[in-house]
Amino acid sequence: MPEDPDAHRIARRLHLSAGAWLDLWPLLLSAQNDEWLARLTGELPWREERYRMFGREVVAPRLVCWHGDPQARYRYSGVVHEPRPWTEPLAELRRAVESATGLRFNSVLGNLYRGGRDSMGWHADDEPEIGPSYGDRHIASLSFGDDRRFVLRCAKSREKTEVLLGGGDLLVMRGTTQSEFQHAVIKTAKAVGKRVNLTFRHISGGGLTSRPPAQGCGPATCDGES
Ligand SMILES: O=C(O)CCC(=O)C(=O)O
Repeated sequence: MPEDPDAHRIARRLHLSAGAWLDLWPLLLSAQNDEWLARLTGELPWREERYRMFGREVVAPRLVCWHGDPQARYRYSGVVHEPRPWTEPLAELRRAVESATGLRFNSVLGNLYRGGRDSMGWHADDEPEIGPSYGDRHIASLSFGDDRRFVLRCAKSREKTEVLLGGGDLLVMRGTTQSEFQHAVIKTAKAVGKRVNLTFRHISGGGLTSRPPAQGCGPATCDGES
């Protein structure tokens, strides 16, 4: 993919609160949506994820895979995930995301939603490996396949903000989004096809440092194209 020197300019910024915001590059790779969906669904080692909740084993309603640099070990849902090596398609997509955003990532979590019944429950990616809770934790989310509603809610006020993520769209959660908000991909009764979402992350060995007082979340405001 040719390097565009202006690529990391921000296409659209949505302010969630004083310290939390989303950067969006709608349609970044939409021209290759079908090819990427076929390649990623066919080539990645998708697996079921099981975890314990209230003493019972639960199967997550989607398939997952975790890839990255060897040191990018990630603990979530009570389990330490050892990364599989980068595959060629994932490495190519990481280059595209890094070139668009100007940010660096050493790992990626893949989620495969097989249809509208597959979903992601309310959570925040607030593990200490992703950075201090009050700093700029950045997580880039690249989607292929059918559109799905990506919903965020303020942890304090429960006010919701929604973004429709389509094939080829890139969204980056920035600032304190992970400490002030939760996010989810809600189940739908509509006939929707497959969707692959890749969340590129930077995992470090750092631990949680003390949190400043939590800020309130006002209504989301949006900057136009820049
Ligand atoms: O599928 C999505 O858009 C969201 C994925 C997500 O929330 C996550 O990987 O933590």
